[in-house]
Amino acid sequence: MSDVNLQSVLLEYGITAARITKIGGGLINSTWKVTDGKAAYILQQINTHVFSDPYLIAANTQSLKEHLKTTGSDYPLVAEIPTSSGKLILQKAEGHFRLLPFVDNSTTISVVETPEQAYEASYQFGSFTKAFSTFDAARLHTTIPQFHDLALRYAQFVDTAKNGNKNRIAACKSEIEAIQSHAYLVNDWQQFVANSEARQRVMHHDTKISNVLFDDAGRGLCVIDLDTVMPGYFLSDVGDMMRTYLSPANEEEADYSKLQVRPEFFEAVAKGYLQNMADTLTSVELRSFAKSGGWLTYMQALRFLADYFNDDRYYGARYELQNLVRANNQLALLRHLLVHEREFQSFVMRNFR
Ligand code: GN1
Ligand code: MG
Repeated sequence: MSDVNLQSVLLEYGITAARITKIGGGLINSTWKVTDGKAAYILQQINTHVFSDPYLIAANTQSLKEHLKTTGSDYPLVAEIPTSSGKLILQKAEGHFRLLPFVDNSTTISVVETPEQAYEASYQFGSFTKAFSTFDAARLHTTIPQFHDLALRYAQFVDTAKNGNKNRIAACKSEIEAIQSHAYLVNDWQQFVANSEARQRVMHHDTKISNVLFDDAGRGLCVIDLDTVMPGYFLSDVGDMMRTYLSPANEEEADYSKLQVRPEFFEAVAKGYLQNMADTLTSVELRSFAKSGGWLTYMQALRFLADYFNDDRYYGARYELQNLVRANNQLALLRHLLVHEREFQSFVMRNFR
């Protein structure tokens, strides 16, 4: 999208003569940093193929903001700024937009390089859910239905492996086999969610490291990218942190030998999260802590491979095999995680039960 259109979007917020820079490695929405001399903002165009009702995103942030106000919490929630006429989500011919404050003196990182960073980020996601421990999560709208439903993701995968791009499917026998050989993870997950001790809370659902703001000293400040904040299970955030913080190489890495699972980074994730959440998690949840990494990594492998069979219509692709590479990357990471699962779970039981 050209700057000209964005200038007219910004005008609705009373912002003129802004400097606009495209940022972010997000796969779904488009994001820009906007500076108008005295203040800085984040402007985002919401992908309405993914968020079919973008107004729900802002409605959720408002409910959360209200809760923080009534409980006197000083949690730094990054909420939408209204247009001059009071709209939190702005609809224009080009699409739907939202404007957010750019948090002063904050930086983001794109790879987790030290256990301290993993600890800080995990502490922030724990602290986010904890800030809403007395808020009824059922009051939140579901911005993407069944977003982290592993059984649904598996069923969608099976469907695309039948009905998707024939050539791509035919060339992926070994990947399909690898997916099938791990299908027991879906049953494991189903057993977990069927347990009455599995609680629904206010969860973030997208805990990649670039969704945490840090200060200059490397301390975590808050979490951002709240479009997937919905009622959910603890495993979504803990599992996605395990998926994205434990390996020195990320989901785009095509040299799978670079994928590793670093135990001291798991320990940092567990400590950071449980510092805030150990008292709230039920014993069934605590006992499934380390399993969450496998569940979320398997889900991401299913989603990437399904999208490859669907001609990349959800995630897009900068090169022909990108979603296949991502799927194989996640399968390789999954194997590493499963090797460490027992050892990781006993770390949790030793230190937090
Ligand atoms: C998407 O767009 P982004 O980077 O915030 C996706 C997540 C995936 C992630 C994988 C709404 O997040 O679920 O884990 O890509 N978000 C949505 O990189 O599908
Ligand atoms: Mg996101």
